[in-house]
Amino acid sequence: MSLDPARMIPMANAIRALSMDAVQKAQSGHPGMPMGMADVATVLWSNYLKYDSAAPHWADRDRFVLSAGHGSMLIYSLLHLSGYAHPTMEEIENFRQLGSPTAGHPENFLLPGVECTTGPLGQGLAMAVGMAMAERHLNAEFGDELVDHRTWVIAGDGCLMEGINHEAIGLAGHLNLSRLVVFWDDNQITIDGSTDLSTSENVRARFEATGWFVNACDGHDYADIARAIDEAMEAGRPALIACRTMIGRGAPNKQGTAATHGAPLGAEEVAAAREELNWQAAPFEIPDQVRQEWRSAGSRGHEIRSEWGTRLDNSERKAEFQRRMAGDLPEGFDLSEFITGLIREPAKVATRKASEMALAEINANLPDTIGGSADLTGSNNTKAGGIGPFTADDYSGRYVYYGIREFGMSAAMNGMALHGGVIPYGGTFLVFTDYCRAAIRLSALQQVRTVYVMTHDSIGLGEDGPTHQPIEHVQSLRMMPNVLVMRPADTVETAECWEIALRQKDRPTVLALTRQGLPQVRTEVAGENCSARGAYRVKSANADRKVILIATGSEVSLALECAARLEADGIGADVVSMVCTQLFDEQDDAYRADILPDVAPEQLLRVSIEAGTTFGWDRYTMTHGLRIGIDRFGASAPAGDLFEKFGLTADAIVPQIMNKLNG
Ligand SMILES: Cc1ncc(C[n+]2csc(CCOP(=O)(O)OP(=O)(O)O)c2C)c(N)n1
Ligand SMILES: [Mg+2]
Repeated sequence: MSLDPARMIPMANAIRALSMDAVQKAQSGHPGMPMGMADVATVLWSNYLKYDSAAPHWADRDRFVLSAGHGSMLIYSLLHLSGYAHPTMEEIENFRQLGSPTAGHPENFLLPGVECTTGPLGQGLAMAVGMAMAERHLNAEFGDELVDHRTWVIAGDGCLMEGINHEAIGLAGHLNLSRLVVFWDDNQITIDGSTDLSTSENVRARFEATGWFVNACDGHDYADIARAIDEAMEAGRPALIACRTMIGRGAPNKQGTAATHGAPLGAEEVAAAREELNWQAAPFEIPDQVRQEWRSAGSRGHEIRSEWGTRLDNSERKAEFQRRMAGDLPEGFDLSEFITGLIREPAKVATRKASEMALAEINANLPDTIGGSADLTGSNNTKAGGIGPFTADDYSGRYVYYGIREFGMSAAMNGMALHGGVIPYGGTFLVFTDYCRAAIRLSALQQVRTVYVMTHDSIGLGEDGPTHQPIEHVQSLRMMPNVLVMRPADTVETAECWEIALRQKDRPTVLALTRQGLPQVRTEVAGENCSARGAYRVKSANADRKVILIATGSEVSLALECAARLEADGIGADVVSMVCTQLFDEQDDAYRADILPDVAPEQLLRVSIEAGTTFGWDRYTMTHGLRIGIDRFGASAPAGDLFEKFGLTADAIVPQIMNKLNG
């Protein structure tokens, strides 16, 4: 351990200089936070953090999360100085410019060493909780010799004001994630000015109340920072260190004020800061001695990593560990036999139940899954396959009782997926995807495999009424890039969707599942996963084809009923199950044109049926098509009465189709 100020001050000032110069050059960005936390970060990265800058993907590295993502120049400086291949100095000079990995906020998919995308305040901390959970779980599975690392977080006032941090710290305290350490950049400043303007909360007492160890230090005193870290590491509980810092430290006229938060300091103040810090190097130049100190900090972990590598080589579990960390499914993992069995034994069950049936098969054969629910286990049917609870006393469990923390659950799932080695899934009611939405968006942006098991997917849930009945949810989730939104129609499609979801290494899936029982629509063995096409023909027209009914989930069987009536009148009708619009859109032109031929509407009427908003369905029905759905809030009543009231019956739909055909 070396905390000699003669060594540490220039190391920290290198971060300050890079941060103010990059922001100045870009004429955009946030110098205050990196300059304020430079000392804490230098102590952590030079003496505590377990990493090897030559091996950013080393499985047993400590995870570092910059939850206060606006301070992105802090992590870019740390990565560059400690010797990661990226960002290069040129990339730092191109801070916030097109094509440079030094994006405005840190993006996990642009830079190794950025463990997660941060910027939406609070979510970094909540993802770190998930990372710490995955670490403990894999430790329980593979032992200290392969998995033994910590998760460190830098969070700002903003991260600790956001509601999600309440969910996250509650979960971390309850699960006693003692290898999680959060540094709070306690600088008493946010964008609007002093924190006095908006808060009088006792943050430390709040963390203590959830079972955390709480500590404080002078964030500019190396020895004091180290003392606080030592105590936190010994605490046996998740730890918060309140670091009293001065935002923009080193900028003599602006430090301590909100003026340094999110704007370039200006040429004059940058020059004054150089003077104040006694930093003579030109912009984007690092003195050799300082660079060397940083390089040796960045290679501190080299030997530890090679010892770890030897242990891995000698481990009987090497192949399994590597498979899990690579995110590959076990060789031969395949649900096709299970699916064939479902086809052979038709069952009328809710798709939430069908999901439970699939999970029983999956969890028994895929040790990677960690399931859970935000206190709706019995409704989401998420606990299956004999998996036991994940608790503070037994981290080997594979089922998380997240409590009523939908957003915290979703963010924790992201953290677990980003950590690697596990495939998280979690449930709540579909209507509460609104509570999860900001985390689902980060699943998609960060390209992670998380599976959202969202049940009670329409008015079909019945009596709980409009607060619980999704209307716009499925469609609004479909708008989000890089998410598979799937609404399966029966046991077969549900199992197919699960198989597809598990095979997505770089995108999340939302499964929209029913509360109510559904008849089986798939009764013939297809020899392939039909749902993987996104949409496919469940039934082809018998009579001369005049209509294509495009339905999803619970409305596929309704579409079949409508088709039967049309056929009885000599009107041929295809029924297409649109399981997943995203996957359908990815099919080639020929396949899409086969399912939805480009023919004039007079010749071939397209009708969409979905128990939700009709908004956007013209994408598939075309303007002249017919869109059956619900464009208002639902009501509280038994499901059957609601389907009738909202016109989602063959009696109501078939005449509308006839009108269109005759009109
Ligand atoms: C969810 C969310 N809301 C708002 C913002 C915009 N924002 C970025 S930083 C910030 C202030 C944060 O204050 P603090 O964490 O104390 O950062 P400091 O000013 O100390 O660097 C705000 C409101 C954001 N990034 N994320
Ligand atoms: Mg602040």
